[in-house]
Amino acid sequence: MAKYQELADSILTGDNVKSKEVTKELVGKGIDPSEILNEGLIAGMEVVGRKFKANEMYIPEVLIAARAMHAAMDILKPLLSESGAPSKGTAVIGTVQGDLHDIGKNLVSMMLEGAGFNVVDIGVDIPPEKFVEAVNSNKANILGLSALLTTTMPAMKDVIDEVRKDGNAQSVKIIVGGAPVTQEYADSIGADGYAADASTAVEVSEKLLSA
Ligand code: B1M
Repeated sequence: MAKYQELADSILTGDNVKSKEVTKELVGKGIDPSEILNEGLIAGMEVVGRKFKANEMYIPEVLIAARAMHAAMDILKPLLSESGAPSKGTAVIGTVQGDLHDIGKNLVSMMLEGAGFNVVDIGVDIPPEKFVEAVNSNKANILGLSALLTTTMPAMKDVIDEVRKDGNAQSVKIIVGGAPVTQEYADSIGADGYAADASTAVEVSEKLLSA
């Protein structure tokens, strides 16, 4: 449908007025909100993710695309919860204790949300017990940890240890990332997955849940 292409394009170009307008129009026509989400918003975000990965889009443009998606999501969210549209899973995400960097984490949150996950972003400087609490209270399938400082990387291990000790939270799939983090480091602390960037974080999360 041409309108879905228009909606996807509004995400790609970061036009939050258009994304709201087209979403409202489609909702007004009685179209299933999960179809609008999948065929318009997620389709648009998938292109954003691919372009970001290929260095054809940069951080400011991705953040503007995210704003357009959020504007449309504000309209769809209440309808989606009413219609019980299936989500890909719930992801709790946060930046570890001692670390205030959140730009990368926000991009990961946004990409996960764009891919159809229910995302609970618990913020920055989060102590291990808060991660465990959030995993349990949200029945999360994925836990995402972000760290930007070499000095806060060990806090990722503290979270993983705390989660694995908790009888309820221990089976959650944990994915780590952030500029100083590597696959080798992720393996050494017992993470289930590592992603170097936001679109890979979506791919890794989907893979972990389908395994
Ligand atoms: Co800070 N800072 N900073 N800083 N800062 C860095 C990280 C640093 C490399 C700068 C430098 O010295 N060259 C350096 C760290 C050195 C190190 O430890 N190796 C540094 C330092 C030292 C500090 C302070 C200690 C400075 C000081 O006060 N003396 C201080 C620490 C504060 C604290 O956290 N306790 C500090 C403070 C700050 C600001 C507050 C000023 C600001 C943060 C603002 C904010 O986030 N709201 C800031 C910024 C902006 C940076 C730089 C310039 C940019 C970081 C960024 O946002 N990048 C950074 C230098 C740099 O990287 N060029 C620097 C863009 C972002 C999209 O990339 O976060 O890497 P990134 O996220 C990527 C991937 O890493 C990945 O996906 C994202 C998208 O592709 N990713 C994940 C991230 N999280 C993921 C999670 C996943 C998967 C992938 O799964 C869950």
